[in-house]
Amino acid sequence: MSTTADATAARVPLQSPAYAHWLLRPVDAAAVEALAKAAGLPLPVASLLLQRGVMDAAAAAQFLQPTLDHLLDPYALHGMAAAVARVQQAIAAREPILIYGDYDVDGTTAIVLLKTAIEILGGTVRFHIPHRLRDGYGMQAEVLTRAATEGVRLVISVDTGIRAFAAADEAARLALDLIVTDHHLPEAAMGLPKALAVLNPNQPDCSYPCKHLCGAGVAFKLAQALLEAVDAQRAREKLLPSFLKMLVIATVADAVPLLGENRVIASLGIDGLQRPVNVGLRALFDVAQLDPTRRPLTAGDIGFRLGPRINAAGRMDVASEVVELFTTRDPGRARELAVKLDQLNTDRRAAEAAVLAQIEAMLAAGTIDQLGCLVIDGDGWHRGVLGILASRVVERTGRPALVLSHEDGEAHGSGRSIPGFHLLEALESCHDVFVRFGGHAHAVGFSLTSARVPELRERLQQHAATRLTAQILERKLDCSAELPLRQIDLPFYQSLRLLEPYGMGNEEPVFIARDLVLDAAPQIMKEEHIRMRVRDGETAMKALGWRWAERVRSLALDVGSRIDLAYRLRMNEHPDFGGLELEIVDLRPFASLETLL
Ligand SMILES: [Mn+2]
Repeated sequence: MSTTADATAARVPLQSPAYAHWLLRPVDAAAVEALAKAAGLPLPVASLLLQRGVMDAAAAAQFLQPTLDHLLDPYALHGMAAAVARVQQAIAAREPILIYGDYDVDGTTAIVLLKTAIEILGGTVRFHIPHRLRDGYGMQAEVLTRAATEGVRLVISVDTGIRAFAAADEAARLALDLIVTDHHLPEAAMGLPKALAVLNPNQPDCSYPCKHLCGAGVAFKLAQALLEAVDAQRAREKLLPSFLKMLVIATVADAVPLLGENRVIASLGIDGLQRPVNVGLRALFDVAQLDPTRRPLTAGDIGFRLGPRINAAGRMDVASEVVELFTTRDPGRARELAVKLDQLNTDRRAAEAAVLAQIEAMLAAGTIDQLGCLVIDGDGWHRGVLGILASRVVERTGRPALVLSHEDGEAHGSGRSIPGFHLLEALESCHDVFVRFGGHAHAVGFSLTSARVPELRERLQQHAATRLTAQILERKLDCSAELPLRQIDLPFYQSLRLLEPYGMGNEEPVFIARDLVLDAAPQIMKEEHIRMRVRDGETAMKALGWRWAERVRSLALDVGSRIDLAYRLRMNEHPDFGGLELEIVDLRPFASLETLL
């Protein structure tokens, strides 16, 4: 438990400033006009495309209407030809193949995709998923030893393996052929593990244009090559579209940017998911209360409803049931497994809520040092939810946060950061306190002996003291463009919708309208939400604010108040009161912080 030993230390207030800093992305007006003209698009849409790296009319057409033809050639991945040849040989010789995966959504769906493809081609597959707590991260040599004694001659890793040097050496010693498929960054100094082939768009020799495939995406490219080699037409017309339904779940859940080939995957995959066929998918839709015939499925549904249920299995150590869910043909069994995942997700949320309540009490009571980077620890907190908890603390406080759980004298933790503060570098600055640690700029995982947590806290604060500036801590809101209300109409909304599905790297646009006048006092709905009518000269629109009641009360908004509004566009489908509406993202009195922009 933390203490406030050094009460005199310089403190930055925990609360975020009252108003977020609205950041407008810079655009080149001439380029926007040229693209709008060439592609026949409204100016704001052309501007959004340019912000997403779409530079010409051909790229715009591809971005706005992705098709199967936009999937990239699998052989553009370095090592593909060798990998395909070896898998084909194993299928022909009826050798059992071991797929070595991972326990999260990405790692389990990667197994499902590759296993299904190889079985369609007549191969025999078994798979291994590491146990989250027992095995830790990465490939274990013992698993390969056991597989070899059971007659396996070919191992394919999915979503893992790029740093599995010891396991790769063991495979070589056992005369096991190893194909590594992964998307994680290779180790810079050690290079690549010894393998028959390494498929990874991020390896130095690979010129594959889409560097942001998730692990299941790389496994899919191998599946695509294998299927197309046998029957390109059947693959194209039947198999790949159904594979994309599974792949989009990993692509969205793994939070890779939905640009380039990932946009093709996201767009076609979500289209396909409107008509799920796989009995496991259908069972999962049922327990998540998703019914695309009533409301079209969105990327948000994948990220917030499907992903967490699938991930719950890994957090609670039954990830292999995800593979069973998506490969069984028995609807009864699928239902049983889906209900279990749903229950695990409920348990996970309960575990998370219980610890979060403790953390909030600690924050409120001032028992946590509210210095630069928060280090929050407790006894026996479920290790499967530490990352989520760290994210919650970051949302709540606007600061980087590590959340640790003590168990038998050992502390395991996860951390999340804010833009501008490199959390892995922060951990590297005190590398000697850890038993192990890893991650990247905004997310880390680590372990250390419990006795050294105070030292970690202190050294981290020293590191953060100069780097976590007020500017970095300031709350920021990324906005796409100024869009006065008079520019909003149905044709504009319809062309805007072509940018969907939104997600990482292709965020739903937030627009700014300035100096709007309230037509009436805001209406409070269900005590929490607000509805109001805002006017810009001749144009008036409805604006809705979810959980904005308290803020609006504190701002004392009334008829005639002038505000600046950051908003998203919404279509209300109600037959009587329907039409385009504004969803409030942020608001403030007119020109209150004009100087900041
Ligand atoms: Mn992954």
